[in-house]
Amino acid sequence: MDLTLWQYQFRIIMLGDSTVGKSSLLKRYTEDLFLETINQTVGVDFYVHFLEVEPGVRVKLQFWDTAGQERFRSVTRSYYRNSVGGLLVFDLTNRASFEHIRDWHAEVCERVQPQKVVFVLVGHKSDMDIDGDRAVSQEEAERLAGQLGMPYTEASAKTGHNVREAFEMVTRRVYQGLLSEEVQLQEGWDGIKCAAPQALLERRASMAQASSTKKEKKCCA
Ligand SMILES: Nc1nc2c(ncn2[C@@H]2O[C@H](COP(=O)(O)OP(=O)(O)OP(=O)(O)O)[C@@H](O)[C@H]2O)c(=O)[nH]1
Ligand SMILES: [Mg+2]
Repeated sequence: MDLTLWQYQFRIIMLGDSTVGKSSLLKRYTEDLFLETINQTVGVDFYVHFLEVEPGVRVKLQFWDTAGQERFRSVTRSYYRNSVGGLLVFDLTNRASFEHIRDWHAEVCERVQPQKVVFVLVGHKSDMDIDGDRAVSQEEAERLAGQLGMPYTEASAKTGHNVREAFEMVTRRVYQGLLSEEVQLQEGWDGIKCAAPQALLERRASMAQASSTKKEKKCCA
């Protein structure tokens, strides 16, 4: 099979304060590497990864790895609108990075209206929990995620813990949104590209059929 073939392309943006580990998460996911010393991101970097979301359905994930530093904000802001998914990342040992999550979220939502970005909240550097360095409890982070309407997960680029799961979580949420029509393809918008629109229509129709059959069965039971 040609590995560059894909049915969908999703653009996913990485957001959060500087040093929370956004680039490290991407490096672990796309290259299975971790670097103790890594350059701060300047502006925006790009990563690509392929994922099969269901048998025979390959998604090309295009990641925008933004710089957390304030001085790059005018550059990174220009990437919000063409993103369909996002990882909001904070460092579990850095309280301020958690407190800034609401600001990151608000800033993106404001700029992409009426479009929506599908998010996952990531409490990062979970490997440091064993040293008692945690500054944000799991309950508190889950509460925030619930308020913002997104799932929460804890991960570590250093150990690899939950890294694949976090990226798959956001990808599957986007894919489900696409099938349920909560996420719409739009002319001139690059958040999602679909190589075979007819296949998407057929998949949506079969989902609608399956759910109405389910409802009918419930009514008759
Ligand atoms: N202990 C631990 N350290 C990590 C982890 N991930 C990243 N780091 C370290 O955290 C520092 C910052 O990581 P980066 O990936 O550059 O952070 P960033 O969010 O991309 O930062 P900006 O590019 O400035 O926005 C580096 O020294 C990494 O080695 C992790 O899972 N555990
Ligand atoms: Mg970076």
